[in-house]
Amino acid sequence: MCKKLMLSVLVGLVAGVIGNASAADISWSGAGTDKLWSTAENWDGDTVPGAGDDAIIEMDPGATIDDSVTADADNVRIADAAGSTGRLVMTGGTLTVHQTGGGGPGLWIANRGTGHFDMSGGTITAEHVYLPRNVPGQAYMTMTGGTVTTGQSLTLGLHHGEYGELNISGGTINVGSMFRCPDGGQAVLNMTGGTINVSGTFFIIRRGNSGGTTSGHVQLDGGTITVDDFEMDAQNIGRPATMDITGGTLIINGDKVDKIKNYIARGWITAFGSDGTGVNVGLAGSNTVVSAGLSWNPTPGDGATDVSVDASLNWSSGIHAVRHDLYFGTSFDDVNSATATNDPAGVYRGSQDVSTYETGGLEMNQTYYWRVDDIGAPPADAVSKGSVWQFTTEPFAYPVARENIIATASTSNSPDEGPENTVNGSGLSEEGHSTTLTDMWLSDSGEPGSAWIQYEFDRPYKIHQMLVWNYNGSMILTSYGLKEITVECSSDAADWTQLGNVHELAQASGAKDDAQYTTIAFDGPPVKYVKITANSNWGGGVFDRYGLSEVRFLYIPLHAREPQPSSGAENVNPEVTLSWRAGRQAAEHNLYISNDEQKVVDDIAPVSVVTEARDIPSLDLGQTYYWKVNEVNMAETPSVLEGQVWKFATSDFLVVDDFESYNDIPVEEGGNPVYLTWVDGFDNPATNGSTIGYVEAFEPSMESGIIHSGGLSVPFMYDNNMKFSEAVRTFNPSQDWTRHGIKVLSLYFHGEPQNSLEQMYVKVNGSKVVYDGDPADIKPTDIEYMERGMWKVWNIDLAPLGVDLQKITELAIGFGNENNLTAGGSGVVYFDDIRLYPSAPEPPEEIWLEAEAATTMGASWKLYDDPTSSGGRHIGSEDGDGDDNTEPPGVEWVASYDFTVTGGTYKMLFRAQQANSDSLWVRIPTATSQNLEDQDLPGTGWVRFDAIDVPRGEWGWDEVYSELSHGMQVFETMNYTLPAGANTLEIAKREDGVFLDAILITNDVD
Ligand SMILES: [Ca+2]
Ligand SMILES: [Ca+2]
Ligand SMILES: [Ca+2]
Repeated sequence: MCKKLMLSVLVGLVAGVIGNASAADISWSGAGTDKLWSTAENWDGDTVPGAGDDAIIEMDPGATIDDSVTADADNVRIADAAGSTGRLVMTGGTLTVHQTGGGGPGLWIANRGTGHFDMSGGTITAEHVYLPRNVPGQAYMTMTGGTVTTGQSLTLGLHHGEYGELNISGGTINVGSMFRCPDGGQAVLNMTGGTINVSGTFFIIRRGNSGGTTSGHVQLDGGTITVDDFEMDAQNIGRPATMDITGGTLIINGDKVDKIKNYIARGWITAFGSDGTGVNVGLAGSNTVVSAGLSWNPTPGDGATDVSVDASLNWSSGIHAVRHDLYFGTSFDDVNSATATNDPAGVYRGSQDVSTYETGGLEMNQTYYWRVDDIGAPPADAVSKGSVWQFTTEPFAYPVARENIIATASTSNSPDEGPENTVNGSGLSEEGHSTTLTDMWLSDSGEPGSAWIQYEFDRPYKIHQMLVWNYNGSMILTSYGLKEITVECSSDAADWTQLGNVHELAQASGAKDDAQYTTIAFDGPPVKYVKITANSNWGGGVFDRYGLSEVRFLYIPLHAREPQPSSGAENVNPEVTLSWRAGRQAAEHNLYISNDEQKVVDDIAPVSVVTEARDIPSLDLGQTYYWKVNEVNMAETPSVLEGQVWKFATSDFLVVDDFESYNDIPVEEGGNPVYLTWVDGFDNPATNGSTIGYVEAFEPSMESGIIHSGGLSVPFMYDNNMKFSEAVRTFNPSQDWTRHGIKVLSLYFHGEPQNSLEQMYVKVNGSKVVYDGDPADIKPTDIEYMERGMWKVWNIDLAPLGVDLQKITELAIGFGNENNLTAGGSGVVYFDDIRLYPSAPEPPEEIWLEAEAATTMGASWKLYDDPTSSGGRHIGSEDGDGDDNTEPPGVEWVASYDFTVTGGTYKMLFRAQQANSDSLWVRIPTATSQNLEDQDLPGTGWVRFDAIDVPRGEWGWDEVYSELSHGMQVFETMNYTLPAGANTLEIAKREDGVFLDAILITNDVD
């Protein structure tokens, strides 16, 4: 069991009601020698409930109904009182709940308390079953067998504030009119087997509620749900109604295919926790059948383009498939209609038990269709037909991107008729080129025999073809079009090689959208420059101007491309595998990588020669790396094709623990409680006074308010009265703390003013190092705490520890001295972001401002003297003024602050207090960018910092966030990019009742 879930079981004192024997509330006492429902001594008054009595069970363990029992009640109320816990177990026998009609009678698997019902056999008849019946009940039913039949309903989560959960792996539930999951509360149905039949409607959220907490989820992993109708978010109010399917079947009476497809399109029904593509929906006879289990997740993706001709086909296997029939071809109809035994087009590629298929090479520029049918287990070998997927392979040659071409010319007729008009796509559409003169290049006059236009690429390309749209001025103006040309190529714009002899370009028609162009084939090595020189035009010597409409260059991708990580990527884990899309027919790849760009440019950085288009280099933290891949292709001249230089930056640190992964989900449900990773003094309370994580029942164990980064930190409670306090994390397998240049271990910690001073220490593989900073750093004074008592960092050089840093097996954090126990004190220190750095990180930049020390302050701000304020003063107003509109704030409410930074990304924290309903406008007009904008004041820089996250009437720090961004409420921390030097912050009061004491601006935004 989970040690931290110390649930206080409050057994309510239930007043025994001595009443009418024909209609009493009879409570379970459990006083009998067994736990059977039929044992009189187990009930108050030693009376087994009869058909007219309400049976109340507020004990766990509670009552059991087995084969020997025939149980009756008017209603059954498990966990009737708020705070109570009750359990009913049924392994056989019968339970008849007699009351029918209105008012919600029936079997209540929890009323206001926490109720459990475990059913493995037997038969229940009831008008209604509620999980639970009333707020704030929580109900849990586990069903592995037996039958439940309701005259009307079964409901999980009836009201806002209730939670119902049904886990069914066997047995049968028959529902008379409606199955609600939930009605207005929260509900989860997990189904791995068994049967649910609903004569009526199965709702995943029937009503929703004004509180906005309604949610419903059905996880269908097995079994069969058969219903008359099926509704999600029935009132369409946007509450999260979801269903995920990995197995099992939902059968709906009639043709509801379009309705289900609509739910899938909205993302409400998914398969395999991914998306709707794995959901199978179709008609089977007169029923709609919804299931998952078909093969899905194709690679190449459905509709993909530019797919490598070397691609293999891969997919995620359907859950029931033991083999797959694969169909693959170039015709949709052939692939869609073929079967294993009727395959006129020869697209059937056999039956196989793996989820991959080697195509053996594909044609270029070809659209392929494929289909995977799932074959179930023998003996049935049922065939489930898959849908047809498609993709298109790469073209033989690609156009050189417009932005990578610079055009120059001998002259231009006017600035609007420059050479750039031949490579910028101007005037060119699918239909052809326009006749607009400013969509074309035209030379100045007087250049017979010498007009030229030249193109420079960003790097050498192996040009396959040049496509030329000639000058298309209307009518007679086509005479300006080039006729005979020479084409020259160069890699350096100094040595030129003429391409063939003289080429002739077709004359344009002068008609709008002239589609004709001339194709000129290239050969030879990659080139960086192409120059076209006009020998003549179509004017026959009458016109002395020369022009073109558009030029396209198509190249063969011999070079490496599509680097991973992408060029410019930051925060790349140094354990990264570099990969790229290989140059066409490259046999080998020479990889250069260095943190010295010039060495990579000059081909003198370390080189590794690989045959696969991937490599795992040895990298350090906190470095910018430059790399390139020179492709080796012996069929080409030259045989080595120089790649582009790409770059990426590795992350500054590796994370040992950021405390983001812990939760309070039970371990058996896949949870990750912090105390299993960080072992505290729970097992040795006499000597080890540490407690990791809060231990309040029903409360989170992790700290979510005081955090250094992310959303969580861990509270470390120490109690050193004749004890020490230590928490230990072990690493199995061991960690190598020498990799990637690691030299320093860093911990971020945050103390509290009421802490007792105790020596903080860390042990690495048992080697102890004590905190060498100010001991009072774990006990900030109140004034420090309010002003600067934020997170502190402790950097520990690893080398002096004298341990085998390549085999780190244990990290401990502690307070006190285990070798000298004294009557020490107690306290709490929060920890976050335990990291490994190559060198001690620079302390973050912090600019502290007193709110009352504004550079300028509008007349409406009030000034307060207050000993609880930093500096003894704050600004704001209690109530009755301010302006809660959506307009920019008036100058009377603007306070401005001048400050200086080194530049970069910054966030802000305010020390503030809600005096009443609070809200501030915030902006930094000098920021060059900010991550969010307010939907009401876009482009102004102002954002709404609303609902300051500090209990009303108390001071606290809160990060400045934007409440209204992108048209919806988000609470995301504002990040500003600030230039180095002077900046200005503006704060304006928007709404009544807010105090502002102090401001922190910091680049500690991790
Ligand atoms: Ca053009
Ligand atoms: Ca964290
Ligand atoms: Ca102040």
